[in-house]
Amino acid sequence: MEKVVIVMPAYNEAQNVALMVHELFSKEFPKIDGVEMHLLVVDDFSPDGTGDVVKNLMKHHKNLHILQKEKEGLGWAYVRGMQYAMHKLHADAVLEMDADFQHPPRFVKPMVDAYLKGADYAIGSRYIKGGSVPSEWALSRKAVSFFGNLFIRTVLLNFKVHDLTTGFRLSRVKGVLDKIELEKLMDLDRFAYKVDLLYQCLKNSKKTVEVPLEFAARTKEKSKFNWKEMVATFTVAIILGIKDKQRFIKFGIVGGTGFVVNFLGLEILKRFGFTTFMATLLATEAAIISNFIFNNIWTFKDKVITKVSDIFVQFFKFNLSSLFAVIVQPFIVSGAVSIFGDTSLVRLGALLFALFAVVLPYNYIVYNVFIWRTWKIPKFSR
Ligand SMILES: Nc1nc2c(ncn2[C@@H]2O[C@H](COP(=O)(O)OP(=O)(O)O)[C@@H](O)[C@H]2O)c(=O)[nH]1
Ligand SMILES: [Mg+2]
Repeated sequence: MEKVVIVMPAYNEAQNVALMVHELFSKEFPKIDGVEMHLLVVDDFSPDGTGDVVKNLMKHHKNLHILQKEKEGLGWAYVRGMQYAMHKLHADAVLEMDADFQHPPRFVKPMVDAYLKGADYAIGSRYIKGGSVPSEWALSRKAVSFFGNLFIRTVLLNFKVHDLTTGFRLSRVKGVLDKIELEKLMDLDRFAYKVDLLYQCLKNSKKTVEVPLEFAARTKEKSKFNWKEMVATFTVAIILGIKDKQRFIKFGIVGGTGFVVNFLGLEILKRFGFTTFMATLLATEAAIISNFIFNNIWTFKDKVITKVSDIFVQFFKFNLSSLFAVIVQPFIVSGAVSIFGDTSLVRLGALLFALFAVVLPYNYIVYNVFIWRTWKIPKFSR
């Protein structure tokens, strides 16, 4: 049977934890069929005796576990708990949940249901239909939460997920959590690590779903979230956003240098007496070669191809995908020259026109329709 482990950090939550164990084991877990539910409490030797409370309850619940360690901050509590759940308890999925009832226990079942229906990553979301933030929250608190989320969504260019800072999330171990170097997440001593963890999980997950969460107000004293935490969280989001776009930015720069090679090559070959058609053809190929080299050693340096036979195969494929440019550019440039005259300016204009009006739109359509299939061609039925 599948095993789902709830990882629940608790610091000075003796009362809450006792209630939580009761609610989960007597009310919520029995409602969930087809999975073995476990609860792992991560306690940093809380002075209020949270650990002892859990240890006592463990006598009655064989699926209740405790991990005790020194205090290092919220992120580390989750990371150590997740590692324990994966390696010691052999979890198939891990659910992150707080002990203070801000994640009401009744939302555990819908999260597990989403997983049973095939989700790799289920996100308890406050900003979708059916989800909410506490009505007790002051307007300013609501605004900070809402706009903070919007800011992070914008920076990460992720508008599919509506709640990027929620702490209630279920992730499949195989292929999602076990692919992440948890100890290297940013800002593990504070709240901000949550954004990095979410970002990594989203990357690994093939099927992500949002499940409505009615986020509750904290029962006891005030939350530890403050301006410092918020700035740290935004910083993590910005770093991730830039990293994410790095490859795209590099790809653009390489494309620019390719154009320079293309134009200079054309001009040099012309001066050696080549026809405009031949000069454009050879210069285009030179640009393709330089683009291939720079993309290989810079844009995709994490995947750099070094094996000679692989280089040939990939170079051939790269040429094939640029074949259209190789064919079309010489025609456009030599055509323009015969109409407007054989000057450098005409050749530059023709090359720019070929690139921006023909080659790039063509590549864009081909990539979207045929290679990555983001556009669906409508089928007409009779
Ligand atoms: N083990 C452990 N648990 C912690 C630590 N900090 C917070 N927690 C627990 O993590 C959960 C979330 O903490 P909370 O202060 O409510 O954070 P907030 O809801 O994001 O403001 C609660 O169950 C806390 O008891 C920590 O340093 N160690
Ligand atoms: Mg809380």
